[in-house]
Amino acid sequence: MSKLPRLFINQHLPEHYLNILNEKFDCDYHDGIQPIQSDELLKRVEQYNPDAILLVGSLKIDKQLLDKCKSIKAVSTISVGYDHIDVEECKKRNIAVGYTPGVLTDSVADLTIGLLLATARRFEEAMQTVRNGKWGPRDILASCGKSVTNSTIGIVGLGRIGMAVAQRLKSFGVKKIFYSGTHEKTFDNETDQKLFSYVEFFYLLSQSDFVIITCSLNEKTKNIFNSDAFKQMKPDSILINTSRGSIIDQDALYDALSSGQIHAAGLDVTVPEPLPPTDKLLTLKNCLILPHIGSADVTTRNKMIQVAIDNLRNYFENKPMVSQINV
Ligand code: 8YV
Repeated sequence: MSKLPRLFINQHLPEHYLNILNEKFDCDYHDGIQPIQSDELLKRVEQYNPDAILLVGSLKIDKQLLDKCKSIKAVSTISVGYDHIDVEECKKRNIAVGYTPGVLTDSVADLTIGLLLATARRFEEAMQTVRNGKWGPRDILASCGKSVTNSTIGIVGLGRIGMAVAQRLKSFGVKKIFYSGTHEKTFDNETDQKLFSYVEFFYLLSQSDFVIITCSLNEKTKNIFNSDAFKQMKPDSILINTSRGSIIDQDALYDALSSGQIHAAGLDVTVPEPLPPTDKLLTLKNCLILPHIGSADVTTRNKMIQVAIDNLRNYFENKPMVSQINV
């Protein structure tokens, strides 16, 4: 009988998937919901010497970890983002890296629209008044938010997810969609050609009522939302981030939100994650924070897990991964 490839899984996975994996791999997994701590992880992979790692969450795959995995050939992450993986280092070592683009696009786009509306219409504050018994007679303009209809939108990173957000926003009758990013897109109809404009980042910030971050995190996008960026934004603008926390300098965001430089923010991603309950952003009424649930609907998460498993299975059957990162 041939030996099965050794697979390390860094966090708990539903039983059903472990059974599937156990048929093809000799699995060792950290059996807990809490992420494994870095010292324990290094010890564990060194002892186990996996041929592959399946990543749940955003465990860092860096040089230090790879040095401990002398036999590793493949890494598969259950995510579209891969900023937690040193892909250049993997390439040097001929390690294939699989990820899960596409299957989560709609889910993240849906959540982005939900977060945008919840922030614009102040859902969190309104819900608190119901819970606290403060729902009562009030000024006709109290609890009012900002309208999305007829607004100007700025999308930072018009990739798969950014475009899916834009498509949804069209049905809100938005006036204009400015976008910035690596390159200008072509549109196959006149309506979209008129609606979308590729512009400089600072121009986008200065014109938009809602600024939505859907770009990936890399050296170029890290902290691009800093104090200089916030200075460009309109005082009544709203910032939405469903990408990665590190794209925003959170101290600068706190200053911008508390001084009225910008109106509000809705974040599905933060630094760190989980965000400590004592974080100063949580003291602000105009900052709505979700616990990174962009892709968290049951159908989508199941598809993501399946793609990540198929990436590994294919690799060890000498077939192309379903989605492999090419650098
Ligand atoms: C997931 C994500 O929450 O795909 C990504 O890049 O950030 C999210 O979809 C996360 O990776 C789940 O493990």
